[in-house]
Amino acid sequence: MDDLDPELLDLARSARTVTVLSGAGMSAESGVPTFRDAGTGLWARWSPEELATPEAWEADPELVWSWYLWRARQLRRLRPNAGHRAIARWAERARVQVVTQNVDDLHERAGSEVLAHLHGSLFAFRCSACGTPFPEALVPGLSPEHPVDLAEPTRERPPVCPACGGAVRPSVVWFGELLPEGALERGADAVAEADLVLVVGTSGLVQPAASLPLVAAGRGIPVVEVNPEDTALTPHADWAVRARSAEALPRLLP
Ligand code: BV8
Ligand code: ZN
Repeated sequence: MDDLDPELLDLARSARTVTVLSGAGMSAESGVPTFRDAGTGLWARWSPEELATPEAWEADPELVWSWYLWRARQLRRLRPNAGHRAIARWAERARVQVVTQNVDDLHERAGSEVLAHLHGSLFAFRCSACGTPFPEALVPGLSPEHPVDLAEPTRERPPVCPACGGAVRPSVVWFGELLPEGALERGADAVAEADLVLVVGTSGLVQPAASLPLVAAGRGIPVVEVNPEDTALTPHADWAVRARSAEALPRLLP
């Protein structure tokens, strides 16, 4: 990784109110497959965009439920990385608002508060019929001590809603579904009030999350992108740090 521009380092050190917009690349170095490569093993036959949809759920709830349960169980065995920890430490020096597209809990487990999970959470569940929340503790095989063979995910039936008998689903946002009430607005407000916006590990392909960095660009708020690759957001960034987040963030952030 190249040396960071001293002007960028000053910007990061002097920022008082920072908004972090994170995507799947933030968790990649913790071992969480991004959407592009989540289709491994049993899932190789499907693209995540096919599975993360209401249509896939209607067609085969067991398949979709098994995929999410496998991902949640995998997360239970993974850890936040140095990038997550650098963002959590930054909050000791500045007001840091984290807005993530990720459905994992790695920011929280590193010590950050998350202002908005734009696409929901792998660890929240509700009835797909009546919407009644379903406690995580009742989801089979999610507790860390549950011996699960992640290499060979199995097909499992979703739990049954005690209130109406409906099938329980993960409270993630599927393609074609609306974001959680108020999440996008909180994200846009956090960007508009920031004196620095850090966009980490997102290809900027999924709307409306990808529109958030543009709220900054429109206000002359500096946008820093941390990503090994160019993305759809690069043209809207003032700085592009072409590096992995777990490598760059500990060097960029105070
Ligand atoms: C909605 C939860 C209103 C589920 C997810 C046509 C044009 C424009 C928009 C649309 C369209 N057709 C449909 C739409 C709307 C659609 C959309 O945007 N589609 C896209 C694909 C075109 N959006 C929606 O449906 C949203 N809802 O719009 O509601 C509405 C209602 C009805 C009808 C129409 C509209 C809901 C979208 C939410 C979908 N759910 N996740 C789950 O997790 O299973 S999105 C999911 O994919 C992830 O959350 C992630 O955000 C996104 C992309 O996944 P990845 O590619 O893995 O991640 P990312 O994009 O972040 O890329 C990884 C990046 O990391 C890369 O750039 C890589 O270089 C970088 N990287 C890799 N390693 C590292 C790294 N960076 C740093 N360090 C590293 N080590
Ligand atoms: Zn129900």
